Amino acid sequence: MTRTDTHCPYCALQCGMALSPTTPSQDDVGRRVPLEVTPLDFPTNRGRLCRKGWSSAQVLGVGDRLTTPLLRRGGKSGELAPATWGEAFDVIAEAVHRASAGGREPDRVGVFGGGGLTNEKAYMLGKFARLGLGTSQIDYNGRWCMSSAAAGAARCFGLDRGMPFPLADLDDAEAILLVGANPAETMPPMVTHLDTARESGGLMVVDPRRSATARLADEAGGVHLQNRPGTDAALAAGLLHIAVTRGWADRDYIRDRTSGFDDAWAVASQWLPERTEAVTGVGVPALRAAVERLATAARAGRGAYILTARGAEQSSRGTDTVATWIALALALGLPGRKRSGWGTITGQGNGQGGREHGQKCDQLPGYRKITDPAARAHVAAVWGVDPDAIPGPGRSAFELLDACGRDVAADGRPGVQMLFVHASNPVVSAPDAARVAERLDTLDTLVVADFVPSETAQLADVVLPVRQWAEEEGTVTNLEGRVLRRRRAAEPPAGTRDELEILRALAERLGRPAHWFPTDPAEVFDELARASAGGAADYSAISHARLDAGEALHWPCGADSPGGTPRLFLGSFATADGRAVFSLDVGAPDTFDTRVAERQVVLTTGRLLGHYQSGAQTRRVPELHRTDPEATATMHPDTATSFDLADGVMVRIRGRAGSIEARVLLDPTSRRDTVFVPFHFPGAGRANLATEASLDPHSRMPDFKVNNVTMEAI
Ligand SMILES: Nc1nc2c(c(=O)[nH]1)N[C@H]1C(S)=C(S)[C@@H](COP(=O)(O)OP(=O)(O)OC[C@H]3O[C@@H](n4cnc5c(=O)[nH]c(N)nc54)[C@H](O)[C@@H]3O)O[C@H]1N2
Ligand SMILES: Nc1nc2c(c(=O)[nH]1)N[C@H]1C(S)=C(S)[C@@H](COP(=O)(O)OP(=O)(O)OC[C@H]3O[C@@H](n4cnc5c(=O)[nH]c(N)nc54)[C@H](O)[C@@H]3O)O[C@H]1N2
Ligand code: SF4
Ligand SMILES: [Mo]
Repeated sequence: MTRTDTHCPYCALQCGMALSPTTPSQDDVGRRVPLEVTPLDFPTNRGRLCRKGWSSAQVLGVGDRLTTPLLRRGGKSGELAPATWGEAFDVIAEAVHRASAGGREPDRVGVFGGGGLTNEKAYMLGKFARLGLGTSQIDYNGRWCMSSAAAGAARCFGLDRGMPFPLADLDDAEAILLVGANPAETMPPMVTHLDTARESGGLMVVDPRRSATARLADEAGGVHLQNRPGTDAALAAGLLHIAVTRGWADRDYIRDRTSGFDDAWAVASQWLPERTEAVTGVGVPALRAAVERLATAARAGRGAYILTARGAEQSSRGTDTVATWIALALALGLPGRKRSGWGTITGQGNGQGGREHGQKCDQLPGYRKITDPAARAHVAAVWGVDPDAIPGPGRSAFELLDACGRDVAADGRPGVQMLFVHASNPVVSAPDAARVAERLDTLDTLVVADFVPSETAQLADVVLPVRQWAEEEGTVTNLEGRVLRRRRAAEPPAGTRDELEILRALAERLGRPAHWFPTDPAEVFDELARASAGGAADYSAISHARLDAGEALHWPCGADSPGGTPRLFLGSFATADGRAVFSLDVGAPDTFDTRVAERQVVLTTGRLLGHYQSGAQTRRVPELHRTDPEATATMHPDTATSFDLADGVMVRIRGRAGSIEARVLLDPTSRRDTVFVPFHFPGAGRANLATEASLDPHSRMPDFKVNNVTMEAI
């Protein structure tokens, strides 16, 4: 094979890269030869990659790569042992039969997907659940990622596409406010798009930590709003108050393009700067400076943007918090115009496409609602089935996992006895991880498809070895809503199978027609495109062929918009009346009063540059593992002293859900009330042993970013 142009397997920036075979040396005889990675000059990364991207090809040949199905023999206490594909499929088909009582209780079988799956695989996984298994019980890890931002955007704009404009629109913006986003570590090549803002002193960051991104802003004369974790909605309301009272609100825009301002103002008018400072911990001068920079740049047409990410979104009030930041953007007249806007920075490689094609429990392809009779009729027609054959809505991610192994779940409906996991490692990444692991352990049958023995695969009864990004064809949709081609650059190892083939083989064993489950990615894409036609996320004019011809296509791209839509909402918003909606809810006082009890601090969690998510992939890359080998707890030296801790000692961090063991790392820029633990590590170092599964009522997002904890030396 020669050079293949594709994209990085990891995050939603989807940096362009070329993969080329390396010449095997004498030492490589009999070994899999890694591919050489070269960055491409793609619009999101402009010839740059981060450490994860550079080392991504190493994961193709890791020593413990799965190359044969595994079956747990001898009951739950038995060992995982190699099996043939035929044996594995037989065991699965029997287990489906058993768990679903011969098909009479299909909701006893669940499916858990991931935002790392290609569009084609995400679509087929949804179809496999609904038609192959006949279950309503499917959800995915994006529930813990983009769901609050998605619900907030849908509420305010009538549509969720992470960035409603191309990333390169940020290039000449003089004011950019990043809320709970740390792209300097989570998407390093993105930082080049922030240069103008940074150089004009207009890069602003809301983050309880002095993150790498906050430092970038600070050092260039920008603003770091170092708020208490969990006070983002109050902060946004306070900024809106300043915008209005200082005369910086865009009255014409509010009148012509929005609704609900008066009700929003009734709330925001309570958020005087001094009160905002008292609740958020951010001084009034910084609050004023932030609004002034945004308003000044917006008025002068010099580019003003507000971007939120997980820091503000991952809480049980995430949806309302996102809506409140959108309200600020609306008051300043930013969304739906050239050179300004609000966006959310989507996280996973296919975090955007993964939330559109039907792996969400309430959703059908094309971002359609599963409860909408017209949506069901459209998709049923494409699938060639009766609309009644499509089950109704299921449970959200955590609720699905919590229903595992239970006869009756917390919601009073039958529990789940068998679960398929494709592209997620919830034993590490789920909130209240110990409880989730316990639930998975009580299943009749856990099936995990992965290419490495992740912590979740290690609990499985059946492990299916699948192929990796550089071994498959397909598409993903990046953080800008642009659809990209993933291309095969290497032969997959013998013994592995493509997931589309696995789904078809399983469906056949379950007695479903094989033609429901095509395995050619281009053909699957065409079906997905038809299923999406007329939906919110319309892909119907996109094809592999158009993408291969080099076209830049952002959805919606259908009959009315065959050239795609790089910028949304320029004429009107996607709401019924075309107006954006002000929705501002800071919550009852006890939700933003984050005073913690005596001898407590706030645990917040997030990411390090060198590891990806649950770490299943990056912990296997020696150079990344060496830099960050274990869980750390970053805190202020005074905080350490007051808990009798010192740099480098092991600390036990105890929350209501459970406790984490991590190594203390002192950082004098930390807030004294906050400790930060990355969630990339397994075992006792799992951050999620102490995060609670209190869920947002709208998005079902758990509290990953704010948990009150105590600490003690081990
Ligand atoms: N290196 C690396 N890059 C990644 C990933 C990875 O695992 N590793 N994952 C990808 C994925 S799926 C995602 S979703 C993105 C996430 O990208 P980001 O959202 O940038 O990442 P996080 O580290 O989760 O959170 C961002 C910041 O929020 C801050 N924060 C914590 N609590 C609060 C709070 O209450 N309010 C505010 N305003 N900020 C708070 C944290 O200190 C952190 O610096 O990254 C993507 N890129
Ligand atoms: N405390 C805390 N917890 C968090 C977060 C946080 O900020 N704090 N962030 C949350 C967020 S934003 C996210 S996105 C989740 C992510 O958490 P996870 O869902 O656990 O994400 P990954 O570690 O990417 O897991 C992907 C797994 O699937 C495998 N895999 C990759 N590609 C494929 C594929 O194509 N097919 C199959 N079958 N397997 C594949 C990988 O090897 C890996 O084992 O974590 C959430 N959990
Ligand atoms: S920023 Fe994201 S897409 Fe780019 S190289 Fe790093 S992990 Fe890959
Ligand atoms: Mo994510």
